[in-house]
Amino acid sequence: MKIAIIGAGAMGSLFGGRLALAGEEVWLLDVWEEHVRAINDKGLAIAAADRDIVARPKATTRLEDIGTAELVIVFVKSTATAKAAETALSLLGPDTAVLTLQNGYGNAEAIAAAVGAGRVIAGTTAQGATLLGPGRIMHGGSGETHIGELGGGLTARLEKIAACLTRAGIQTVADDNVASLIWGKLIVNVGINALTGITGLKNGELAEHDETRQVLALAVEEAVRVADAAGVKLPYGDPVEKVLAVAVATAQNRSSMLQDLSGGRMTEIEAINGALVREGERYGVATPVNRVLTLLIKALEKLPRENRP
Ligand code: KPL
Repeated sequence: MKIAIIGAGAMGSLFGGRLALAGEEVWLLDVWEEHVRAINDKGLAIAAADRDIVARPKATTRLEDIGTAELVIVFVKSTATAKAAETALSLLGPDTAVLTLQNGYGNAEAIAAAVGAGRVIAGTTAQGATLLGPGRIMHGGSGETHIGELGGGLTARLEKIAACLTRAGIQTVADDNVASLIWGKLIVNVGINALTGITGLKNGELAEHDETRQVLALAVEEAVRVADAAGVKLPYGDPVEKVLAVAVATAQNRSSMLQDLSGGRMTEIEAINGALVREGERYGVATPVNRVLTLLIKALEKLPRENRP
């Protein structure tokens, strides 16, 4: 399958590398010239717990190098989704599907607004990856990936993409309730990301302190009330226990929001706690804790890098 990946950060590179190793024709598209050059010159080095491997996806900064693809995967930060969706337009053939596995709420809808809802597949991934430098990533952990049609139902193309990812070592399940998947992951990020960004704690440390456990629980409980009001059935039983379990399972991680803050970048707060606040307003559900978390992260984004957590 010819696959174009928009955004060759840690996750985009991981997916691109694994798919290329499985024999797929993969193009990585990114603005970071050094990373693109390193991949084309020396291959993409993937460091994993058991062994290090080198994959050879093609990489480019120039959209026109790629042509049309059978599958486009969007892996940019949610702050850049609208631009990536415009980019995806140039990669579309008659049957191209566009898959988003990004963090946050509203990415699938933003992509659908550009390419049409019928092309969009959305999902979540529990793969872990860290960018080590140009052409080098670390594969941290291999949790499951779930994908579903934006319009619902189990289709042949969904099964085909799930099988393709699974063959590449990215265990993927085709699911028929994409809203449940996205809200399930959103609530995990609502509970962990802003709180780690504000405190500077690693994910696992949130579960170790009574105070952070309490704030996490309050933020998650608000999110569950919004999900209920939106008619979404979550993919797990006790949401607070689930979020704490993810924090413990990823104990050594600095969350993506903490990494963005300490790296001097903008965060995905607007697509996580900020989106939850907006959805709460839509359904008339109060979300004061998530509002405060959003405001605090936005305040931290304004600080110079050296004064951030
Ligand atoms: O998705 C994550 C993130 O950091 O964005 C979690 C699950 C919290 C893992 O760090």
